Amino acid sequence: MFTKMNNNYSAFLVSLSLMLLLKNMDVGANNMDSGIYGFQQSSGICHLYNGTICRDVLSNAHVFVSPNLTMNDLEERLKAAYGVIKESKDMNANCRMYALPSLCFSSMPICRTPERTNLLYFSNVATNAKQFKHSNFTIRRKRTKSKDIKNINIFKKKSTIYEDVFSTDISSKYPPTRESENLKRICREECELLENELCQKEYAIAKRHPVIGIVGVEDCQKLPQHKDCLSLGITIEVDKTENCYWEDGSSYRGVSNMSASGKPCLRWSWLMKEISDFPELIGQNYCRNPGSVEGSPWCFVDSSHERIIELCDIPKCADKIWIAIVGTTGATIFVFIIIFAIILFKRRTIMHYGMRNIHNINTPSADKNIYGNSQLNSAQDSGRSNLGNLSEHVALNSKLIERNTLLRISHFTLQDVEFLEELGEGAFGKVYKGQLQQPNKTTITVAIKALKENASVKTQQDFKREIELISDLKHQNIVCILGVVLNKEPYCMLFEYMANGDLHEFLISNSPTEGKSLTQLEFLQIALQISEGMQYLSAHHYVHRDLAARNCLVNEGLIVKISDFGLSRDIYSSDYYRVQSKSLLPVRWMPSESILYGKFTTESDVWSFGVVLWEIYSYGMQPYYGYSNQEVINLIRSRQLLSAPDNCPTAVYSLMIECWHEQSVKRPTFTDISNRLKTWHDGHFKSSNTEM
Ligand code: 4EK
Repeated sequence: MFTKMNNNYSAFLVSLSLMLLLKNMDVGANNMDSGIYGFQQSSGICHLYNGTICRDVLSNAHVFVSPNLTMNDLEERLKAAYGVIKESKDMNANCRMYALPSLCFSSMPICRTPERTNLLYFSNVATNAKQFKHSNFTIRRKRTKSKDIKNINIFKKKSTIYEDVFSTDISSKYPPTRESENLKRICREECELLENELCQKEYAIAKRHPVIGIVGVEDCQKLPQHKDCLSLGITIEVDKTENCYWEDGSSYRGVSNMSASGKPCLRWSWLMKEISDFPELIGQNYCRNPGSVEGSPWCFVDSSHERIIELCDIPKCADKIWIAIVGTTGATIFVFIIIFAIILFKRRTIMHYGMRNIHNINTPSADKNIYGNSQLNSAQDSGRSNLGNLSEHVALNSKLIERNTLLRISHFTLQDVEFLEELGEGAFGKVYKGQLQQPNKTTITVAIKALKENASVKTQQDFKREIELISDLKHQNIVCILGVVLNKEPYCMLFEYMANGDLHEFLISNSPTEGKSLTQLEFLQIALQISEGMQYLSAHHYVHRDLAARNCLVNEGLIVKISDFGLSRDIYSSDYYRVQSKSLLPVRWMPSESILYGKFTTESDVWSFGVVLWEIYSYGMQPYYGYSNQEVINLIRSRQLLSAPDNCPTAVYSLMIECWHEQSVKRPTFTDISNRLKTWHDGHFKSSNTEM
């Protein structure tokens, strides 16, 4: 009884001094963490969870919070992250159910002995501050600290658990850090099941997502293998007593894990793509028949040099067969009649609509991305496929791409191309200026985008997909692809050469700082051409996703065309926000819905166009210059828009503001924008001609 009261008392005092400390340390928390006091990076304290978002899994628990954060901060971040997850269409239902508990446990692990952690935390504050006092350094911002330290000293005397807590053994085992054994974290096995099997794609997206990433997705491999851990309730559905299978075995949950030839079954997740669609395969290697792709349970096995599918030797549950025979005979006749009717109907339809179907193959589907190499797309755009036809589907798809591309585009060999100077370098390879000898023996200057040699199969496929997409586009304001070299590496795309380089460089080299300037007519000319290019793209259901001055090219006669370099040119690396080390986001050009929900549409391209207008009238300044990418995300989310560039006409700035409408549907269309720019352009053109 006495100890309990004392503990409560300590908890009360801890909370009190905690409040004082938090208040006083707020600004300097990061400094403290990074070591003036010699603190460990992730040192922190335990709070009673009193939020709402994680109520179901954390109510009445003490959770660990780093001192540079408050519970409110964490709660806000979690709300934002959960908002993203709820909205996401990319999330598999089998993964979705674990998303919130996993976010809650990752961002707020549970403290096993909160008082102890807090005492240790404050003892560290006291000891380190004392050591510091004795050293020769002067302490800034520490006035209030001595008061807190006094509090802790008094408290130390009163506490009976003090000696226990501060004994070297325990304090080294239970330091007040995130890595301490004192914290209950997600069970490592379940974390790995989520990351590698149930939520493979979703984890990849989450780690890179600017909102979810910031909450902190658990790194499963760093989790301790502790028995007393936080379970997400992922269960592996197995019935040890099930020793035969019914029907085609798709409901078999027994534990047979050998193929008929006696080979051990391999773990499903090693070989099955989109395993999250089949929760019965998660975390195991038992014979199964997912999606009824075979007639009985089977599994993947190793066979000399490859992995193959083999049926398992499990007996069929006999009695069911009799019922099935009687039942299915009738049903089969019925099904045959239906199939016959469908075939008849389909044949008629094909005869009627055959032309439309052929046309459909070449019609771009909605929301295509102009570039195929986006790191932003990779995780999100993967389609779902059934196991049985997966490899055929991929092969068929790439064959279709190649065949279509072959038909549409001119093919050259490396002998037809002469490489001149390098124009730029990206992750895919390099861009060169070059000479192309055409079939009529005349030569023209071209820009050559060369894929680096020995690129992975995926990169090569992306490269070909990009060719497929670009070769669809024919407009005077879209950079035109003239041909390809695909017979031998380095694979190349050959583009019309744009002599004045990218628009961003062009704006800077024509800016007042270079002793030059552009006229209002020239500004409008540039803007109008980009808008007309975008009007064409949006009419063909292409979404650019990275519209920016750096991705437009300028030719002689102030001809401007839209293109795309890809995401990783060194000179523009600061324009992209690297989220959890993988994906790159041009956040300064993105509206909230793209930042928060990864939603890229023609309307988000309109937002980016507004930013390009701002770049044009600012002579190539970086939008939100002086702010970090994380700060920019906060600015955009709180609708703090870019201010008008110097000398920018009010009408043009109003157009920018319209492009940045919070509700995407209320933004103008590219047709509206082109019409308006054209009117202003023609007005200027007339007046400048009459002046002359
Ligand atoms: C960008 C930005 C196509 C081309 C062309 C034609 C196509 C001149 C240049 C060029 C490139 C770099 C520096 C100076 F939107 C930069 C690079 C490109 C597109 C590349 C990749 C795809 N492309 N560049 N380019 N004419 N000039």
